[in-house]
Amino acid sequence: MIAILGAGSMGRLWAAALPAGQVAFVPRPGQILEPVRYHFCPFEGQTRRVTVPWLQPGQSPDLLLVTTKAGDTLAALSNLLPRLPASTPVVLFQNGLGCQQQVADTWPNRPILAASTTEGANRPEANVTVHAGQGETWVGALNHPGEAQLIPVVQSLAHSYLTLHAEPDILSRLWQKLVINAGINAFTAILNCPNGDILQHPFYQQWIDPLCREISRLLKAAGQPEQPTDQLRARIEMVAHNTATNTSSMRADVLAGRSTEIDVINGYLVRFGQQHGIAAPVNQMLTERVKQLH
Ligand code: KPL
Repeated sequence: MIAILGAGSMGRLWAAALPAGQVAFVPRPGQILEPVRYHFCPFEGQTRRVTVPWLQPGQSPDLLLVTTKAGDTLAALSNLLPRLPASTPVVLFQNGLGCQQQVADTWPNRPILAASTTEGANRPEANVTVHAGQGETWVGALNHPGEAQLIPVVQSLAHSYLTLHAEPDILSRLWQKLVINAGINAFTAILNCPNGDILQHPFYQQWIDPLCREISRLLKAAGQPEQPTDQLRARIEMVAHNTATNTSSMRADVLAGRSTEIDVINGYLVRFGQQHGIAAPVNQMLTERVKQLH
C-alpha cells in the first residue's frame, strides 16, 4: 500500500497513475472518511473515474508520498510520522528548496527521499484532475537511510504508468528545477500572464539578466556546476517557450487566493545568499512583489 499525503493535483495524478487498490490518501485530523472520487483526464486517452480510499487507523503503508505544498509539509509530517514505523520511506514532491532539507534534518533516522518531476497536473474543477503535461520524475535519497531504500522505492513507483528514474544526485535536479521556477513563476504571477507571455514583457526583459547573474553566483556557492548568465537565461526561456500557454503554479495560486511557494523559490535563493554572503536583490525584489499579491 502506497499512502499519499496531500490530495491536490500532484497527489491525485499519482493516485490515478498507480494501480487501483494499492493507494490511499492520508486523512488530516478530523477529516471525513468518504473516499475521494474524481474524474481523471489522462494525457492521452479517455477520462475515467477514480476512487481513492483514505488510509485507515492502524494501516501501515509501505511507502509515503508527500505531495503537500512546501509550506504545509513540516506540520503535516509532524502530525503523521509519529504514527508510522520508522522504516517507512518518505518521498517528498515539494517544489523549490528548503523544505526538503528541513524534513531530512528533522527526521535524520528515517529514510527520506525527494522527487523532482516535470509532470504537469491541474484541477480545473474540484472533482476533475487533468494530466496536462507528460514529463518524467527523478527520485533520489536525501539522507543515508534513504539511500538503502532508493531502488525499492523506484521499483514500487514504477508500477505507475509515469516515467521514473533513480537519481543519484537529487539535490542537483532540485537546483536545476529551482532555477527554472525562479526565472518564470514570479514573473508570471506579477505580470498575471501565461508562461510564454513574460518573454516580451519589459519588466521581464529588465530583470532577467541581473536575476541570472545572481543565480549563477548562488549555484557556484551551492557547489553546483557553474552556469553562465546567458546559458541560464536560455534554459529559462526554452521552458517558458515550451510551456507558453501554461498558467504557472504560482500564478494559479495567486488567482485562487492561495499562498504561493515564493518562500521556497526566490525566497530560498535570498536566504541561501544571506548564508553565503551573496547579495540577491533581484530575488528579494521578486519575493516582495509576489508577497504583495497574496
Ligand atoms: O514548474 C512550473 C510551474 O508552473 O511551477 C513551470 C516549469 C513554470 C511550468 O508551468
